[in-house]
Amino acid sequence: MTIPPTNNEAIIEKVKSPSAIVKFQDLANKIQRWAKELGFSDIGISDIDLSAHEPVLERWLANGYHGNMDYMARHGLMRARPAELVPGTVRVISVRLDYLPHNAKFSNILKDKQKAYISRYALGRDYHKLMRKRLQQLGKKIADHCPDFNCRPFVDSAPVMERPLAEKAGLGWAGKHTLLINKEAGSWFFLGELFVDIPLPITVNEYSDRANKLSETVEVTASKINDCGSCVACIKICPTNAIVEPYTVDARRCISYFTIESAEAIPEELRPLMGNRIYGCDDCQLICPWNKYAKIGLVDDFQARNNLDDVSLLELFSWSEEYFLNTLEGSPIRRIGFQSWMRNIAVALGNAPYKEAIVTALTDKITLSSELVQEHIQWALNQQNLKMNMVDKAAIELDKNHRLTLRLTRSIEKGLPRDA
Ligand code: B12
Ligand code: SF4
Ligand code: SF4
Repeated sequence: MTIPPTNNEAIIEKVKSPSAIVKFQDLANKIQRWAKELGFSDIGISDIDLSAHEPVLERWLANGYHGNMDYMARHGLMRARPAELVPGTVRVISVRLDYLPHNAKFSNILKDKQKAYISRYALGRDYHKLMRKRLQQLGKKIADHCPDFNCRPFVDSAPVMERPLAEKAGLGWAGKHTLLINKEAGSWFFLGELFVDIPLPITVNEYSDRANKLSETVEVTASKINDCGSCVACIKICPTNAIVEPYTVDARRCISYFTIESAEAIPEELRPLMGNRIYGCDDCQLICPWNKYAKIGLVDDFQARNNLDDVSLLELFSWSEEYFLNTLEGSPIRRIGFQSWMRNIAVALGNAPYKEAIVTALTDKITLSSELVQEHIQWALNQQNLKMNMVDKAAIELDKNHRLTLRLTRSIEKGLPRDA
């Protein structure tokens, strides 16, 4: 069902008769229903004009904010031009899938420095395959009703600008932390798309209206009007100051980047700011007032496996590579590989309060590890040794993240009691 090169004009011809327009409206209603039956939380349809986002993407790349994610730069502006990426595309169907697990224990785990904090999207099954499969099923249903139809699914694929497309499709707005938010559903969701070659009617609502107004301007301006208003909570709470200006994240400073995307050494000045976050980071979403309205995800496969929502750092650090690979079969965490996993846990152990068992575990692993992990273990040992002879108060001072984490956990307990 891959879209072959076609002439867009020929496709547009298909809708010139009024009866065809009615047919596409009817099909769009059916697509809405099928998407819900397949378990998607929401769906919208947009045109493919992302020209207002081209200068934003170019500036982001020119500033080097993508770090060593070379694939982000490789496709150039094709990322903002769906019809160049998949010739024949005239519409994009965007979908949302909620993933917030029951009893997320955000505050409990962030507060306990002996435990490992794993981003709540990654506790269960990898979402990429699951969403792609559902999108393919949606494409199949459309094809059964529309003989000339071609489509291609995308989920978190680098060449696609998923958030600007989802904004245009009316799924929400990109907040100052850059994630998509919906007033009734918060931001704990994944996005996916189906590029299609039929001129379905586009979704019209308050979000798509604003997004399309933005597209009319020559350049996206900082005076975006949305439901963030004057709030800057996410910018202030980010432990590493990665949100360098509203709507712009410097990935190189983002915990999500250096614990998941980058296989290199974690910059030393950022290590103490990681706290116990060993895979991704949720802080900018946790402080966001709109997540009061977040829905619990309905996909059982996204619920925590292997107690990953409440597990000690020492237990995870004791895993062998074989155990890591077997236990995390089907989990997104497996993609980062064992060395990055050990690197991240070593840093979190360095950030934990002094404990003899931590020093022993770090020392035991040092000779068994790669050069890169050894260097992080050595850093962690130095941190533990520094804290060994300190009274508690001075040790807390060394924890540069302490006050910010306390502010965050207090806010979670007050604002998100269900998920605390
Ligand atoms: C690269 C990437 C990252 C990088 C860079 C993040 C970033 N903010 O750009 C890193 C590794 C840091 C990252 C982290 C995370 N990511 Co990520 N990531 C991506 C990816 C692959 C591309 C994003 C991208 O192109 N960035 C470049 C910028 C320029 O483009 P953009 O953000 O899409 O577009 C923005 C601009 O146009 C800007 N903008 C709009 N108006 C204006 C106005 C002005 C004045 C300015 C300056 C900018 C501006 O806002 C747009 C929308 O955000 C997408 C999937 C995809 N293919 O799109 C997932 C994706 C964005 N990530 C996702 C998730 C879940 C995360 C994490 C929450 C994971 C975690 N828990 O650790 C964190 C959140 C960190 C954060 N605050 O962004 C989800 C977001 C879902 C949602 N609700 O929005 C996506 C969509 C994946 C998916 N399929 O679900 N990610
Ligand atoms: S995910 Fe964490 S590090 Fe990244 S921007 Fe959000 S708060 Fe900052
Ligand atoms: S925390 Fe505030 S500024 Fe940040 S995304 Fe949420 S509403 Fe917008």
